[in-house]
Amino acid sequence: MKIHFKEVKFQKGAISPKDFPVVSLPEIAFLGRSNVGKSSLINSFLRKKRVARVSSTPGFTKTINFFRVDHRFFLVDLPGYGFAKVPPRIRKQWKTLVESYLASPRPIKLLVLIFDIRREPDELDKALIEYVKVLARPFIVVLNKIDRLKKSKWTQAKRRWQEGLGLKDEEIFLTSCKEGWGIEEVRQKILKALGK
Ligand SMILES: Nc1nc2c(ncn2[C@@H]2O[C@H](COP(=O)(O)OP(=O)(O)OP(=O)(O)O)[C@@H](O)[C@H]2O)c(=O)[nH]1
Ligand SMILES: [Mg+2]
Repeated sequence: MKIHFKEVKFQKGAISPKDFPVVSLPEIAFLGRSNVGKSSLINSFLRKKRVARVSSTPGFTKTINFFRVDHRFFLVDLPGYGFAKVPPRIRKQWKTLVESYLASPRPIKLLVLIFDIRREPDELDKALIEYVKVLARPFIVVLNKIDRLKKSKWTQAKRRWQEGLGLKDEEIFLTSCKEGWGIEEVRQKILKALGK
């Protein structure tokens, strides 16, 4: 389906649940470690370069950022978790904030969990998947930065994540925000979740 977004408005940068905008539209949330490309994927989805701020400094997005797309839905850019250089107090703050969003009764139609394909899945990643499953939120896993890996390694890397996290084949997408690879599949999945 071809779809064109007219207006994308930065609605709110929330530092606590009281800042969350009033529930009015369905939401798609992007979650993952610092620097995996959450903000980049939002821009790729929108086909706009500078909606969500992208930075090479991990831990850049510190608030839950709500972007309203026309009067149709919100894209929600969550702060990266598990970034070691952030002081423990701040890390805990982010965790509490992200969990209060995920566990809230908001209409999250799809949770997009993003990982850097070059990494190995670890305990924190597994715990995240378990948590999302317990919440019974619909989700997909996006393995980003595939341009940083030789094409001959993609299948093997995908299998590693699939087995490591106990996922079904159709739950995993491979992307490069840099090259635009795999973005269309993710876009279609998101639009479908929104009922478009
Ligand atoms: N090579 C490559 N670089 C990417 C890709 N996606 C994002 N990046 C780069 O990775 C860095 C982090 O991207 P962001 O989109 O800011 O990541 P984020 O997950 O929002 O990071 P935080 O807000 O810090 O949690 C930037 O330098 C991006 O240009 C990709 O697919 N390939
Ligand atoms: Mg970001």
